[in-house]
Amino acid sequence: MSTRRDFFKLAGITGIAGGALAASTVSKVALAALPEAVTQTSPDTMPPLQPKTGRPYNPVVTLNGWTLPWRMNNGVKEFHLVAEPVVREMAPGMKAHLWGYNGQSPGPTIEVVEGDRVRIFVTNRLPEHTSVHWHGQRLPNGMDGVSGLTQPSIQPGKTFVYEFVARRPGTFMYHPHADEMTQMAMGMMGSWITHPKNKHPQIDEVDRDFIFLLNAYDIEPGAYKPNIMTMTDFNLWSWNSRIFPGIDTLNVRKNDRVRIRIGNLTMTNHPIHIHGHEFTVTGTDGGPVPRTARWPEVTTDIAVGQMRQVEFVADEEGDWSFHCHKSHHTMNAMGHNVPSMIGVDHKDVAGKINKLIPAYMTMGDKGMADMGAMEMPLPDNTIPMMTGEGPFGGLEMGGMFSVVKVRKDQKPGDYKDPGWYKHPQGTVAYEYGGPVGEAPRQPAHAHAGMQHAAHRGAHTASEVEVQVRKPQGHSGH
Ligand SMILES: [Cu+2]
Repeated sequence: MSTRRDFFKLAGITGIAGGALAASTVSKVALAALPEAVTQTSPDTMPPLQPKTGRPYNPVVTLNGWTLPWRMNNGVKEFHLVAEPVVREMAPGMKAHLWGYNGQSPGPTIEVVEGDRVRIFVTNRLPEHTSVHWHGQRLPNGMDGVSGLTQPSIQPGKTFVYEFVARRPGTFMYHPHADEMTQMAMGMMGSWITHPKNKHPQIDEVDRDFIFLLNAYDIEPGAYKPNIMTMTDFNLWSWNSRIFPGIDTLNVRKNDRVRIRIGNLTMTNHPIHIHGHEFTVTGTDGGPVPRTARWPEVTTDIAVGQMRQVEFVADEEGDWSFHCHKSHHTMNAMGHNVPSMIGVDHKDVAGKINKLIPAYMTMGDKGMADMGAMEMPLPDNTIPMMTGEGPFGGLEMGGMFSVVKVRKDQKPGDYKDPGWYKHPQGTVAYEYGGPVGEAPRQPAHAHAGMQHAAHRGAHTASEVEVQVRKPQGHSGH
């Protein structure tokens, strides 16, 4: 995973439709008024964009994304967002036809400093109208981007200007407030960070600062376009429109203070969980959390439309899983509903079916792990439900899963993937070769159904085992 290519592919495109035509028909002054739009074609994590103008700050790294450059114009930071159809590689082997900004979904991260006056040109190259809402910002009501309520919608081919002062430091996002269900289901969203202008009593300085958005799609295996009518039953759970093993790892130096900012623009909550460390929630899209109101966690639930920034000191070396704790959110799409087959021996049946359908294979009779390694032919443009290879074998993951890699020799400012962790000898779980005795077991009635437990009294563990194993006359559980 995370082959980091050199991806500075900022192809300049003129902001007004069609370069040559626009240049010959629009005056130089008019063209100069609109900052050049930059686009991004790579789905990789770009290095942080170091500010060259304006107040200094410690830039973020957008996971599998990038930060939008700006132009300074008489003290105003000018950005140019282009809403347009994009092709997003969600993982190697799977491309999605989405809508986004400046060539990708999500759009680029916007980074500014508290007190900056910001002017954002938004050009609409979608087939329908749109608008941009600046989630969490203090701003004049008419800049809030709710089409119909605070502004007319931006029609296809038109460019609108939003302008306001970034008043509050924190973690924010942007997304359309026009035909929202469609446009967010198609991938239209982006992150926004307002850095504090001075040292802030509730905002610590960190060594590594990451940001990504939780998003979800319903794309049938083999299809390219999301089903935009889906309201709850999504099948691809993504971070910045990438799914494991397409999500880059978060690579840090041992003892770094690490901040991860996460926003949720899916239609359900995501309990985001880290291994091997504890974090605290230091901020939300409402601002920094007062220090007295923080407590340690290893999982924080991020509800729909919320942002959370978590912080921890990465003081344990290793490859630490970092993922949504809903287990079906660390899986990729399945083409069909599969019943639980655990305990069902379908070898005989499979043999018979194989005579009719040679490609048929049995799955799930010992659990679902064999799905990870299955060689059943997949349609084009999809990836397995549970996949990814680690140093010890298959990871059997998908969706919202990545790894925080903590290394003592990771250089400051170096975000490159250091490869798999080399565990010191004697620190890896190992196979036991000695005699295995009886393990203590839960008393019988706890297993055997509440209604009979009372008068059945205590059974031995082996009696219960026999009962559980007896064929039940209905499907395996
Ligand atoms: Cu989740």
